[in-house]
Amino acid sequence: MADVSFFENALGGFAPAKAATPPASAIDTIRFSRHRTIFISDTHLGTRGCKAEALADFLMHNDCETLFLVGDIVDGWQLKRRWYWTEAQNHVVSEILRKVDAGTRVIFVPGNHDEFARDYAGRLFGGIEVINEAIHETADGKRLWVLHGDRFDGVIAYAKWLAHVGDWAYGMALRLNDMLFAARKQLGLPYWSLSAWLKHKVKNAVEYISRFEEIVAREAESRGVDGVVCGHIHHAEIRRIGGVLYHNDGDWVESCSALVEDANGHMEILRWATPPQRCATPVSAAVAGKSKAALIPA
Ligand SMILES: [Mn+2]
Repeated sequence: MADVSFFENALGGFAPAKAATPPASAIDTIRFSRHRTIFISDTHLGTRGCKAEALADFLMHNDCETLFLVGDIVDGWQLKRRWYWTEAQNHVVSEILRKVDAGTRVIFVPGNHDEFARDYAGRLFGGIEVINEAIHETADGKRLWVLHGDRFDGVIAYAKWLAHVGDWAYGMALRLNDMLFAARKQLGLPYWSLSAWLKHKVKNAVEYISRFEEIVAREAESRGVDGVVCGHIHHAEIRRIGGVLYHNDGDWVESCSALVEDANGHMEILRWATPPQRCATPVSAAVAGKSKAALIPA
């Protein structure tokens, strides 16, 4: 669906900082890493749920030759309803553009929340390549199919309004979660994720995730690729399913996770925790990593 009005608003609302490069003192060299490729998705810029401080911090401390933005980067659904844009979200955009300037190849594979960008496939925006799906070849020669993944989501394909209701409910849960986090911090209590707990309770979400993973993997196998990289379900994962490697790079509204490839083609999930917006405590990260409990399709 082509709707560029909010995108134009976004460009109007976006005021990049003059100095795109942060002061060197802001970078902690111990936490700095270089990767061959970074995959991130489901950052949902334009929403309150977006962990923009953590994401900007991650981008500052992780460099790569190629950065894949695997969809739901800007939340058009949310921005159409209410404009929400912060300094931290500006910082995220600046960090991405700084990578473009530094020679990183940045490829944007749109998702369902930023589907407006699908009409611009094949174009360049600020040096960012827009493409609906891509094949990424790893350092060890594996061919990975890169796509957001919403096309496998029956709910989205057949009843869009239902997906929007789910989206609203999930947004509410995340906001409650943030309020609870603030209250617990005041009381000196450790972080506890309401939304993670809710998802844990929803058995359907578990089934949904497994089904999604299997369908995506099956389609990848039929295309003759060695693996697939997607996002969409906000559940980071690397596992072999049948004849292919399934990778999901997670999200930045809750788990603050990214998928990275090293110089040898080895793939790994990073979970990024920062002091200002702590979103992946050892406990919640362990829960998210070990169990199949995650999302309502988002
Ligand atoms: Mn999505």
